[in-house]
This record gives sequence, C-alpha cells and structure tokens, in this order.
Amino acid sequence: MTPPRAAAIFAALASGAISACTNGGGLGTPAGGGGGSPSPLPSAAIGVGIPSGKIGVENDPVWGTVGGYTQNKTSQVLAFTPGVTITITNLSKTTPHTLNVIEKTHGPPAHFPSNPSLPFSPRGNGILGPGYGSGALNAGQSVKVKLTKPGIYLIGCAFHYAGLNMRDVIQVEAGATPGPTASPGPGGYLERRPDPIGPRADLVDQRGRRFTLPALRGEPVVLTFVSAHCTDACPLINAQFSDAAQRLRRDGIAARLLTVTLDPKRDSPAVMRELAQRFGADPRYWLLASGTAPNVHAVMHRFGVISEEARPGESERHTTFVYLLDAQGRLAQTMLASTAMSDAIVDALHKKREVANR
Ligand SMILES: [Cu+2]
Repeated sequence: MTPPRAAAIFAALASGAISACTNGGGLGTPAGGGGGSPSPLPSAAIGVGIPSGKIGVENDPVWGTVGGYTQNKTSQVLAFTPGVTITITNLSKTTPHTLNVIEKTHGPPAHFPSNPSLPFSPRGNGILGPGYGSGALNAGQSVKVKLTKPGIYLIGCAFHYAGLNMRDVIQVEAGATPGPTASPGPGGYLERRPDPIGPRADLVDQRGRRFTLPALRGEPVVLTFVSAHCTDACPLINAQFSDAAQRLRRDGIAARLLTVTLDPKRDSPAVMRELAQRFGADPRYWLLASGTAPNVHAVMHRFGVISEEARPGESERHTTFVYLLDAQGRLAQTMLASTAMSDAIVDALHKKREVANR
C-alpha cells in the first residue's frame, strides 16, 4: 500500500522532468492524457496531447527533452516547409490544450523560459509566428494555421507548459520533412548511430555479474535510474518496477527491467543487491545495477540523465524518466515516471509484442 502523502508526492513528481527526491511541490495529478495511442496523422497535421500520456516525451539529441506535439504518433520535434497550412488537432478525449509560439529561436539547444505568459485565446490571425496562439482547443477540436514565415519556433501549451513540461520545437524551412530535419520519432536519430544501445561500459547486477547494455539486446529493456538512499520518490519508482516485474513473469512477457543507480559513489553493487533483496527482484525480469562511477556516468550521459548533488539542507534533484528500448536496443519510447508506471510499462510491452507478431 502506498501511504497517501507519498502518493501525492509521486503525482507531483510525474508532472516534472526533474524532481527533487523529497518535496513534491504539490502540482496534483496530471489531467487525463489521450486515452489510446493516436494513429499516424496526415502529413500536414500536428497532434497535441499530454506529454506524460500516450504520446510520451522524446529526448531529442539535438533539441533536448520535448513532449506534447507530434507529426506522427509520438512526441517529436516538428518540421514543415514554408507555405503549408497545418491542422492542429487536440488528440485528447478529455483535456483542452493550446499551441502557442513562445519565441523564435536560433538554437539548438532549445532554451525554454521557465514561466512565459501564454494566452488562452486565439492570437496571430491563423499565421504561425511570434505571438501566435491557437486558443483553447477542446478535446478532439482542430484549428488551421499557415506556416508562412520560415524560422525555428519554441512552442508550448498555455495550460500545461509549466506544470507538465508541454513544450516542443517547430522548424519551418525549405526542404523540411518529418525526418531528417525534424526528429522522426522513436528510433529515428538513433538508428543512424553505430551503437544504438549505448556504451559498452560494464555494469554490475545484483548477482555480482558484469554486463553491458548491448548484451541485453534480444528482448525489450525498460530502463530507469534511482538513488538507493532516496527515501521518497525513488522507492515509489522501485515499487512500480517491482509490480511490473511480477506482471512480466505472470504474463510471460519476454522483457527485462533495469534499474541503474544515479549515485555510483554511494550505491555500490552491494547496496543495489540489498535493494534487490528488499523488493525480491528476480534477475530474470529485473536487474538492479551499479558499477564504477565513470561507467555509470557514461550510461547516464547516453540517456541525458541529470542528477545534481544535494545542496546543504536540500535533497538531490534528478530526472525521472523511464526508457523503453526495443529488442534491437533502439530507444522506442520515453515515459515520465508516475504512479501508473507499472500499467504504462506493461501496456507498452504488450504493444511491442503485437507489432513484432504482425
Ligand atoms: Cu496542454
């Protein structure tokens, strides 16, 4: 059972990419996302949805973490040629969103301001540019916008920019396509890398066995990062992984969960073994790993994981994403940790299996 206070903290945690290990901040439970994974969209379309919902977030290697807007099915940096008219559609069945231009940028990377004022009413006469706002789009509603002015625009949702990091990048330039100009979604950039699954740095699991991420290829891997000594958010992520591991075993899903420490200096392999024992982790389904600091940091760096050392009197802050790698080791989906993580993991793995069996 999750005590109520912890649940509140975790709900708040789910709404931010970076969370303190303690002190949730009280943002409340994120509003309902999409309900069902969206279908691929027409080419001149932008789909809009909660970034922690079914369309996920993307760790774009060029622009950073973006989420909430898509040209196909998953969050991605968007790109279009100038002159086209785009239909912006709210993919949610429950929640209003907007698409607002925050500013024109020269990036990368994308420097999103922390608290811009984004109007809820339509602005900009249907032409995308600085100051443009779609106005509130209710569930399922659409609006058209013309992309006449070339440039790179940071966009966000007036409702969910601050609380849920609903923000993204649109590039309007000659020759732009959903790839390679924009990020094409899962695996797009990563397929072109020689070693999609990341560094061959050795990690050490709870049995004391050395392994590398590439050695786990052959079945999907669900990866997250925690601190063993964190007393609020991380134990809840662990509880979700523990639940998911039991469901993988029960449902006979060939996949593996992997928890890597964020703090190799404190979390030795012995500490991770204790953590594994506390949750009764079966290594066939759930590995908990540490390693030398350079090796662990190499893996963290590969996934853009940030962990700041605690300042005096404060707890450390770290990213709280969960990464789904497909059987070939490609990044297929990035999810925000949440109290529904176990469901999200099992759903995503079931979907992978359906696709593989087609
Ligand atoms: Cu929104």
